[in-house]
Amino acid sequence: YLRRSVESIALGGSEFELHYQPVVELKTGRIVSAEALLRWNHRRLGSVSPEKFIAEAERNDLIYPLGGFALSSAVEQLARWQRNFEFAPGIAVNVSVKQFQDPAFGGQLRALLAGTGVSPSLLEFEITERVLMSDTDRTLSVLQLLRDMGIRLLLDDLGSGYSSLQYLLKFRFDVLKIDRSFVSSIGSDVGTQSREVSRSIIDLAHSLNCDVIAEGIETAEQLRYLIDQGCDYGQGFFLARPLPVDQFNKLLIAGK
Ligand code: G
Ligand code: G
Ligand code: MN
Ligand code: NA
Repeated sequence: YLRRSVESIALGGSEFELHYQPVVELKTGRIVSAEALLRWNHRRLGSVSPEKFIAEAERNDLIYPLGGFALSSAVEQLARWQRNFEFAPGIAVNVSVKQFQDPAFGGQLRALLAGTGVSPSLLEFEITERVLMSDTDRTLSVLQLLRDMGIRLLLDDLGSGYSSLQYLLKFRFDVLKIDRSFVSSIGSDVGTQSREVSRSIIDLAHSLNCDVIAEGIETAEQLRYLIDQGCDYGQGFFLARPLPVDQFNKLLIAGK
């Protein structure tokens, strides 16, 4: 199924689309950017979660066309926002390890930005620790190349696994994203400890000169706590779900 659907992207008939989840500046409540999240609307299977197909796409190399689709859709959306809004929000695209190692990646990206006239400063890449674990020297040079192009780099799912601290020191990210497992336990039985952990991550990020996004904010209590601890940005169902672009645009217009 997946292969046929991915191949149909090239033929123009895509069953994939991006949804956009607002990222909110916690001080002001304003939407500053969006995380682009792939959705697969399959004719018969219905709406399939990326959790079900990203791993498979990585295994059989469909991630190249699929990731390429996500990236070009996001950049084309940025071009529309840049034309239509005085303050265009940024877009954060999730990039998987294989895309990162693809020697064609940099060139495709450059062509895409040049072709659309999109400011690289509006584009962000979300990278997981797994990217940093593989072929470190090459990865660090790709990261530096992206940084030199003016793209913002976010470390995703921080604290979800592996030896985070080691990777944090290898490269300075613009933004660290606190994994939603910490945020979601604020207010539960293990809440006291995860509060401490979330606060420590916020302090650590700031001491490394990075901004912090807390993901997975689902309650007013979590939001309050994160604001009080000086967290810069937030994302989560309590603020807004991932939305089709027309609904995202409505929020954007209403927020001005
Ligand atoms: O939005 P949702 O919770 O369904 O996403 C599940 C997972 O799929 C998340 O880890 C997210 O990072 C990943 N994902 C969503 N869109 C993309 C994409 O375009 N590329 C890659 N590599 N991963 C994505
Ligand atoms: O791994 P990554 O951070 O890219 O995953 C993003 C995923 O998190 C998306 O699938 C999105 O739907 C999901 N997500 C976003 N906000 C929330 C939230 O408040 N609660 C939960 N459970 N999932 C969320
Ligand atoms: Mn992400
Ligand atoms: Na994440």
